Amino acid sequence: MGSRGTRRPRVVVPHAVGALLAIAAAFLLAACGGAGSGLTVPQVAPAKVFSLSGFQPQSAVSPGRPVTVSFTVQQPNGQPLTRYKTGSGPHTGVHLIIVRDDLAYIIHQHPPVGAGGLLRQTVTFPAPGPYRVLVDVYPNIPGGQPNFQLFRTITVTGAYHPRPLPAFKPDVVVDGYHFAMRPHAALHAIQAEFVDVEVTDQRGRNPTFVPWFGALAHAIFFHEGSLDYFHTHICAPNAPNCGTLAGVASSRVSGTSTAPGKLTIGVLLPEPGTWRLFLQAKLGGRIVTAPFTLSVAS
Ligand SMILES: [Cu+2]
Repeated sequence: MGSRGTRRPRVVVPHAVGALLAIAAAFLLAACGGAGSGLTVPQVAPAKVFSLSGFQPQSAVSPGRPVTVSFTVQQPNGQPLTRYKTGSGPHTGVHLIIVRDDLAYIIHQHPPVGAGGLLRQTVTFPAPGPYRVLVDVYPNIPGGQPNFQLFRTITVTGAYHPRPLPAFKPDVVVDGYHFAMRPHAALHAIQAEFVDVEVTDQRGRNPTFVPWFGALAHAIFFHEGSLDYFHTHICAPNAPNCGTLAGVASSRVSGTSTAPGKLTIGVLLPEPGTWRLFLQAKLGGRIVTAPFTLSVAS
């Protein structure tokens, strides 16, 4: 999931409470006649939130050199999160998704959950610049929230030359695979739309998608500039736990694939603007990422 509204999954003291506290303080001041003695300022405890703990690397890293990204997810009670959703489907564990701020690069990994809830992933950043590190978490807490995201920034040393997003192109060729997006209705924010993409290999054949992390393909969306995030999946017919899951925004809409080479992507974006879609599928034994620029109207 990942609309702006759920970017910070935490319990927030509502403004109304703050206003009440201000009124109470004013009342206390009035009651004390401004004497200034015995006034106790109400203490507001920090909101209890999930957070990243022990995040590494702490400092800038070098491009082109493997580096270990590691952290635990700290629960609101201060304990490390050790229980994550497991099983079939894409809504499990932790997805580590890293994009450079200009959306020129994406890294998508699934670090295994280690002892004490430690997550470790070796990552090679391709080029200098600031990168948004998004930790998409599927905890297994009975009665708790089933999914939320946490964020960090990693800076990669060297001269950063941000690239403007290319205009929409319906045809993208990556690693010898041709991704052809079919004409589709205009995309609108908060409105589900389905977009067909046909994939062919170098010989013009439709390849078979091999399930990867619980889905036939993953559609990862980032909003240009704000880096707001959304994520949907393309599921095989009757794939277990790939479709709608209560409380998981990324499952509100899901796509289908009913024939080799054919993907129907569910697009449901929380706000208008320019989005970069990274369509990822496992083809010929490796993950192939096809980027598209999408314009989303209000
Ligand atoms: Cu996914």
